[in-house]
Amino acid sequence: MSRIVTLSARRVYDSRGVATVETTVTTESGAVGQVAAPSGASTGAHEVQALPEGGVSKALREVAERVRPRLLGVEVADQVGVDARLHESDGTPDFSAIGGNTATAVSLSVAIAHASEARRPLWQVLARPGVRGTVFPAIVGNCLNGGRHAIGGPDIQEFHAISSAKDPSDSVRAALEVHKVVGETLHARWPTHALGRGDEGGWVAPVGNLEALEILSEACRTVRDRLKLPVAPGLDLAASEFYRDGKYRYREQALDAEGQLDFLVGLVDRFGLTYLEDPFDEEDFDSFGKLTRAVGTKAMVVGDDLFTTRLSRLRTGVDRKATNSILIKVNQVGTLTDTFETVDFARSSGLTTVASHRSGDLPEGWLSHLAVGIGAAGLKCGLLGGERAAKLNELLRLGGAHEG
Ligand code: 2PG
Ligand code: MG
Repeated sequence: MSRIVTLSARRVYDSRGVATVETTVTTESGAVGQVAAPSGASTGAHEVQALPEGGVSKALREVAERVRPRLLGVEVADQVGVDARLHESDGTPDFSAIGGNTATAVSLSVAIAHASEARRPLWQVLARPGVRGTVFPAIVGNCLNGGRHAIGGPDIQEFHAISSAKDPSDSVRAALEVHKVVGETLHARWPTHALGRGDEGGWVAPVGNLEALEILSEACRTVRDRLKLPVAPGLDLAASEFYRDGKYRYREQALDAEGQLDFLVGLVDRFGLTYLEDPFDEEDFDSFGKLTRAVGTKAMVVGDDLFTTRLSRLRTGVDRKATNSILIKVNQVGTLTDTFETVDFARSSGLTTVASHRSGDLPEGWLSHLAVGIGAAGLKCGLLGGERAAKLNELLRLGGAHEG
């Protein structure tokens, strides 16, 4: 293996047109790794700080002044050492000095350079013990947007097709078909309205929460019958975003935690939901636990803002049996090493993992390698838009999709 000889950083723009940090790492034998950090809109309170005070300009200066001197000369295969140096360059508990997105870009750039140097696919470099890369994640595919990702849509942030065929090419095909059928239904219902798409490529329409769910679950049923593939509805409620003064404030109703629990258990039964992400406020571990017990094996109950990929939050969640699954976003913690500590603890505690994009993302495919490498049950990467298609198509390559 060889050493890191250059590290450079620049300002680029994500799918929302927001500036972010891209870094490039090269090794003495000429291998290159390059990644730009994605960024969220509905961020969890316990995520590391995405950028330092002073934004991208300051982050770029920090790379030059604090990070580069510590990384040049380090073995590219020494991910743990690289990530420890990122923490050392920063010196704060939440990456507020250099920015969690800066750390994410560097950490992943090094992993990609390592894979290139070793002439191995990235997923193998990222693989956790026992993962063979033969089991592929279900697609958690965003069909309809609301909340912070869509102006004028429902309060619930994301309405997903959970597409869980064995072969990833079937999963991708079925999820895309659900997106299409949802669009056809919306067009038929509002023939004169201009329909749009939200930040993650899902449809945006002037629908209420239940109406959106009806359209989605009907589309899943149609596609199941048409393609004979397993696809079911799921939600990311991002509930902290509409939780105020002890109530979940939907446009149709306001519910306390008990009411929210009953409401959600009813939705699982009525619509056959198999995926519920952030169904309660990010501090309410107890209500998460009640829902997880109530739905049993019928649905994945996934903590995103609840855990923010942090080991300490996950430990609390496991102690309190809060969920049966955890969303994994590298830039919530800033490095691959931090991410793996959380993933390993989740796996050893019997939780499934879902590797996730951010609402502001880039046309890069590393997330699909991460999903396969950690043996994730799900890949949440959206369906439409170049930055989402890049991840689906990379998964197809990993799945060995070929015709002729
Ligand atoms: C989420 C994500 C991605 P954001 O809540 O799960 O869908 O959104 O990146 O805005 O946090
Ligand atoms: Mg979420």
